[in-house]
Amino acid sequence: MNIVFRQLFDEHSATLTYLLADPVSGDAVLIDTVREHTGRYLTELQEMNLQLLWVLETHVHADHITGAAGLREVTGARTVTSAAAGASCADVQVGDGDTIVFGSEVIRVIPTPGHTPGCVTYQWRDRLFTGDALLIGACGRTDFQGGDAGRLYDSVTSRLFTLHDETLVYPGHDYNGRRVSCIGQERATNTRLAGRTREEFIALMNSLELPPPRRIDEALPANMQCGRDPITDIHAA
Ligand SMILES: N[C@@H](CCC(=O)N[C@@H](CS)C(=O)NCC(=O)O)C(=O)O
Ligand SMILES: [Fe+2]
Repeated sequence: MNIVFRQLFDEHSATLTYLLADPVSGDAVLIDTVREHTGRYLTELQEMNLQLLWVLETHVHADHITGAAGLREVTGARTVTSAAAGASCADVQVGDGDTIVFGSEVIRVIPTPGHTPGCVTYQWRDRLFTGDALLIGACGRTDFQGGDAGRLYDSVTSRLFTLHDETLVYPGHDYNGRRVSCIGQERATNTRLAGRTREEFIALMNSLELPPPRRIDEALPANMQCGRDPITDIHAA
């Protein structure tokens, strides 16, 4: 079997989800799932004869509900968030330099707080899964959920822009149909970060005035419980 790497897209929240698997063992990882697509993930895993070992979150999402708890229940996979995310529902809470192993593959954790305090980037081979810390040509907003533009600037410039130019950037969302970028391109052309001082970046982020995500009120409490559905849980009890 070849290495498995798939990028999946949720049209409602423009979320990008990633499926990775080790070719020899068939051990698989999902990054940033969307609860409504749980069935689709299970079908993909089954079709390729993969065992789901890990369900990773780059952060506590404000715009969609994760499929982590449901996937854990069905497959026995373990869920992972940053320790700084404060989501005690996760089986494993990771920090700087921690690794997640599947077969002979290794994912390394790089904390990238700023969009939220618990944001992490996952590094696998030549790829970064940046969540909402670094988007293609943009970055995550910093106006709620403990967001901090200065911290985001420091995370991106000191932890991500110091990596090789060719390192691929796979973000948590894209609202414009783009799917992949690289560090060299983002360092040179990112419209929020390139050529801006820390102070200029903070001023820009504080002036965005974006409307809140539509599903924030239901997404935040659900994601603090790894996407457990209280209504389904009551019926199941
Ligand atoms: N219209 C979207 C808003 C999504 C949104 O605010 N996304 C966050 C990530 S959770 C963000 O940082 N967006 C960056 C931006 O819009 O510049 C919704 O209602 O869900
Ligand atoms: Fe986000």
